[in-house]
Amino acid sequence: MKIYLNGKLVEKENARVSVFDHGLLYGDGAFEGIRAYSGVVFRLKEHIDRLYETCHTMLINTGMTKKEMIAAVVKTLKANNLRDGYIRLVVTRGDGDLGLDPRKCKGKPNIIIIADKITLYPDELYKNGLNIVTVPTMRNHPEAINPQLKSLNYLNNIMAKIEANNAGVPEAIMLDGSGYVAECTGDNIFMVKANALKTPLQGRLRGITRDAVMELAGKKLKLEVIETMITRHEFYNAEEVFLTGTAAELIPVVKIDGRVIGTGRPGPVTLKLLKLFHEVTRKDGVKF
Ligand code: PXG
Repeated sequence: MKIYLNGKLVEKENARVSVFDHGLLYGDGAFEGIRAYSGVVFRLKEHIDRLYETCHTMLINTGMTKKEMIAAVVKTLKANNLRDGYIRLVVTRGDGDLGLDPRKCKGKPNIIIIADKITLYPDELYKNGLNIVTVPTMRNHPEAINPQLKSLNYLNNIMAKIEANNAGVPEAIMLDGSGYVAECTGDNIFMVKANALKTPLQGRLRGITRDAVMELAGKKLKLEVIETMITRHEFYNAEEVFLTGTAAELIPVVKIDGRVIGTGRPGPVTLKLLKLFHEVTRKDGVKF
């Protein structure tokens, strides 16, 4: 396996960064999880835009244009002969000292691109849907670490994931600081009710899959698409619930906190959207 590391393609064994890297020491950096489908990197430009927005807010200069970053992703896929796969693009603050002051990293970030095969939820969960719970750890306050930042500091989500693991379920619903549903640990959340598709407005990452699904629901299924504050009560009483993310795509949810959602089976809107989503993943992106 070849890894892109600071402009070079190196063997996996040689793809190493310093123990003084501030991504390791402090979670000081940004990342993207991206997917390629049959030689198309799905919405790569949008992923790169989001990465650069995170870096802009974190005052990290990648030293590369967006065009160069896109070319680097494609180069890494080609070097690994991957037409389909999962890409992890990581930008760390770079090598500093043991203090947290980012100035010590001298504006030289480490840029890493890993392209690998994708690991998915088991098929059974797509067929039967997920049973998930709300966990005590709430999503970061926007003025602490804004959930829009896809930073390397994922402890907030990891704590919630641990709580899901402890509860014996595959995912966790996280609330925002006001008690409204925000998102899951690595996925956005949607509900269907009365010909409307609803998804949380605040406290969540603006997922690339989320955007794509909202467009498809509006244009192809003519659903009303609403971004708003949503309570757990509304989710419990939805007709359908599903999660979206680069890795999971769309995955149905059939139980939340012990409450059966709708019929308790993956719903028709979820299944239609999944089919439509599969169609666009092979068209909408950077071809290579
Ligand atoms: N919310 C959060 C907090 C995320 O991290 C999404 C939503 C979905 O966004 P996209 O753009 O992928 O539709 C993410 C995605 C994992 C994992 O192992 C998830 C993500 C990144 C890395 C790993 O579940 N992020």
